[in-house]
Amino acid sequence: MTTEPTYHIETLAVHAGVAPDPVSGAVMTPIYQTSTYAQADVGVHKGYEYSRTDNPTRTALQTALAALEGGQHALAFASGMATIDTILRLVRPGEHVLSGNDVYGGTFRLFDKVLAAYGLEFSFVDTADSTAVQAAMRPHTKLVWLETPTNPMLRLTDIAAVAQIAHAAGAWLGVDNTFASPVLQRPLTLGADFVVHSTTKYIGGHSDVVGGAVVLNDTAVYERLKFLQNAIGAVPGPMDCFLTLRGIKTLALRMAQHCRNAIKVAQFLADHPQVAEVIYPGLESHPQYELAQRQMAGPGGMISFILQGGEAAARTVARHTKLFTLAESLGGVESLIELPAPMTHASVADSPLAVDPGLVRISVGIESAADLITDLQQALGKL
Ligand code: P1T
Repeated sequence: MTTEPTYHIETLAVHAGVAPDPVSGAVMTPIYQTSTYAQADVGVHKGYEYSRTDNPTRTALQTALAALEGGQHALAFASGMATIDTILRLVRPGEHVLSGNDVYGGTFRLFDKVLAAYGLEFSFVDTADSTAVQAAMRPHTKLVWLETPTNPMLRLTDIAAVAQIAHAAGAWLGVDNTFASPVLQRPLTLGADFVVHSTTKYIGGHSDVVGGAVVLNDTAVYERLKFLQNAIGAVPGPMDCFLTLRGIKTLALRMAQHCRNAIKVAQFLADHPQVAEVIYPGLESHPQYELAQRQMAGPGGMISFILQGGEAAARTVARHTKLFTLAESLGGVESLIELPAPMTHASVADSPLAVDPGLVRISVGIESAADLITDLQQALGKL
């Protein structure tokens, strides 16, 4: 089946990029576990020369990802960070990147501790505030970079509004869509130039593979990124591409269940006397509840909260959950709990992006919501 833009996302998740193998009729994309390809004569081949440059399993994954995000082109990488790093090679020394001030700790680390040393200029702003974004643009701003919802504060940005600001200044807008997934939000349709995923998370969905991807429409920029993908070489292996492709098939189903469960868990937490604050875009108490309703097809599976007892209480709860595993990462079928300040966001400590040490972040999985709530209840009971 070819990819038709008219298909709904549930259908694209199952079919996009995948066609029966012409050799055997295999319904599932084969794992082309090969580094190289026989040539009939010098330079005469079937489109594949070397697996850093192209691999059929990766091609299928890239086609699927482009279809899911409603974009023309996609490129897959060995990790989310490798994806972001490769995109940042489009920015030249002396140019400015305006980044959201709440991003994954590793993204901040790449910007501040790696790329700044190569002459790229970074500044950070709350992209939820379009006026602040406008004021923070500089004459040499090349790229505006944001997450929505953000990791870990779950703040939202009006993508269409910020795309307008970026474009008026001649800059690109890159949106890290990892927390939403294309099932809940498609930033290219709102004006973003790059959509990025840590496919390690919802897209892979089973916590068994690390990967990343970018989806975009501009063919000239895609050609440059494809050149960089090959030149730098941070590519995923065929097995990783296969696992990610398999995860994609259930993406729509999983996202629906993540949302259903997270809404119930967030409501439980909001009603609990030991909980001081719950941050979840699906609660009316979220400052951008209306934007979530307008921009997203569902509020997602990520919840952050602060306990009355602060950091000590946060550590106690994280230590005592049984179904929620204490671990970094998110977006898998299983529920996870973590403290961003000492774990995923340790790299932003002592920076203006530092996270409240008492913040707890949970990735609500697809288990029974009742069981998840019982688990949190018993862990909160230890306080
Ligand atoms: O881990 P990797 O596949 O390299 O992706 C990095 C990354 C990029 N963008 C966002 C929004 C992310 O959340 C991540 C990775 N985040 C975690 C590992 C975490 O637990 O938050």
